[in-house]
Amino acid sequence: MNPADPANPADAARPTGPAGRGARPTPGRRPGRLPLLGALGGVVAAFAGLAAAELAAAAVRPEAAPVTAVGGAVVDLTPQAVREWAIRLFGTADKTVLAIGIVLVLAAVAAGAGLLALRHLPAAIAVTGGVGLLGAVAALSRPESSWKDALPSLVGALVSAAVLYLLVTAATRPRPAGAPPAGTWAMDRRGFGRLAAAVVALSAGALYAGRRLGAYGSAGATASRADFVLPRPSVPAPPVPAGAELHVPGLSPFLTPNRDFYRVDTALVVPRVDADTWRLTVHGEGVTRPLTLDLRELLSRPLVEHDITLTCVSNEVGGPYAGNARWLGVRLADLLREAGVRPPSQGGPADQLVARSVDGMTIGTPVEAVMDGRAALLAVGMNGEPLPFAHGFPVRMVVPGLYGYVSACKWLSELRLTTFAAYDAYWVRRSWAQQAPVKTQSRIDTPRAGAEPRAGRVAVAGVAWAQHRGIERVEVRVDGGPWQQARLAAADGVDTWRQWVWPWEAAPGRHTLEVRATDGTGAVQTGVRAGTVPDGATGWHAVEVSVRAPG
Ligand SMILES: Nc1nc2c(c(=O)[nH]1)N[C@H]1C(S)=C(S)[C@@H](COP(=O)(O)O)O[C@H]1N2
Ligand SMILES: [Mo]
Repeated sequence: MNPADPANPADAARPTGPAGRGARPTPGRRPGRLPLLGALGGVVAAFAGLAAAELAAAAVRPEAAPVTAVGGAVVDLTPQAVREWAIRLFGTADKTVLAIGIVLVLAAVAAGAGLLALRHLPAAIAVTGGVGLLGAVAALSRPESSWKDALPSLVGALVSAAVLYLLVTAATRPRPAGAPPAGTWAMDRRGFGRLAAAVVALSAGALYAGRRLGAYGSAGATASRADFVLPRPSVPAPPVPAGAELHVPGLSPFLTPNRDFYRVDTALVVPRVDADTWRLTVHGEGVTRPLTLDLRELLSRPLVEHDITLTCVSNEVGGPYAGNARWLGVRLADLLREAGVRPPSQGGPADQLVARSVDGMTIGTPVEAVMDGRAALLAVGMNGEPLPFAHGFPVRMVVPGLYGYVSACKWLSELRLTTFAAYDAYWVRRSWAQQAPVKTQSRIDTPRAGAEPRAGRVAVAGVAWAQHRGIERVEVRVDGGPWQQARLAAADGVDTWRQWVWPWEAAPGRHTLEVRATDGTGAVQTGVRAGTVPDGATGWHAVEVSVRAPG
């Protein structure tokens, strides 16, 4: 698509006939700088519109800002293949890349509209209105939206159209009478420049104010997190066994610090939920006592602490989307029982628990898994701290043994009991499996791919996970040779990963290291390579290194 083409004023500006001295200038008929000013005017107008929209969104809600709303819609509509590609290419920066992409497309359209405006201002204003409408529709399509969400985009379009009108008028205005005759006529470039500069300055101010006000809008949430004192667990987790941490340089720490914990979600702005107004509802099939709880009520129940490794189904073999934390929360099974829920094995009608977040994410978990005795939690604490906003404050789900997209709903707001036959959650509608237990995986953390260790003893080390089954053995091999048993760190339980280390007598040259794990049931990790879709990657992690000759 090239919105500039149909009415490219560069073509229009080509002299098509005599424009004799003293002829009245027709806007857009003058060759030279005018198209550039038109495009510039369009971009400046769009910037003003975006800034105004951002300011308006601060008053409505951050999700209603046009770039965020369009970005959210793009994320939801993106075909699986493209999404995979984007995640592979950009990793967790994918959201920033998306926002930049949207802004660039908008700038291109705006430049086109500016060019169009020189020939036909009403058409350009119509384009601006159309873009605004698109933003409004995107905002209205977002989860939990209200009619107000359309306002930022509409305000933005209005401001943008007004600025475009003013700039184009300035750019195409003939020099005032009495001005020195520079050619036959000239646009009032200085007037345009001054106006454009003023608009840019004002818009930058509005953008800044919008961001500040947006932050102010979530001040309640920030304060509620700061004031939130983690309750003491009635069942504390035993201390992590000393031997669980091998202290090998380059090896992932046993507990992942919150700031290093991977983040995977569809939220373009992290929801900042105010703990004081947060509510959780529990309802649906087989619920005989529907519940609505605020945070205080939820936490009046006994709390347990449990170490659980969380992994993402989008993690490639050897990838970074795995983290281990000490979670504090209420046992989900107890809460469900309180609501009258029975698992399918005890005759309950619902086999799927659908968790919904404040940002409209839906995550479906087997009721049976949640109620089979494992530490499925409604977590409020992560490594001794209230959940960080990015990890689901105030309450999220964590279920050992299931990938995050089928178990770990952040910013939880609702639990609904239904069946897998009746309902597909968000990712299931996007070609991922309904059910997805974690597959046994192992990763070499050190040496890294491409490392150049010196010949001699090299510590090969990493982590292996098979949540809720545990890790029984890890083996390493060099250049496809025999598998050699690695030394396992002490187990903290079956729900966490386990560090391992293998002392390698490395000879100079290029070598390939591979790792595989055996889970607590005795099943060996498969070497068959499979991609992440639909239910998690398989294969052995391989790392190539070049061993240098001894010192
Ligand atoms: N509300 C919400 N919860 C969510 C997601 C999401 O996009 N939105 N992503 C899920 C996925 S795919 C994973 S792997 C985990 C990641 O949790 P983390 O970001 O705390 O590591 O959150 C899960 N919970
Ligand atoms: Mo995930």
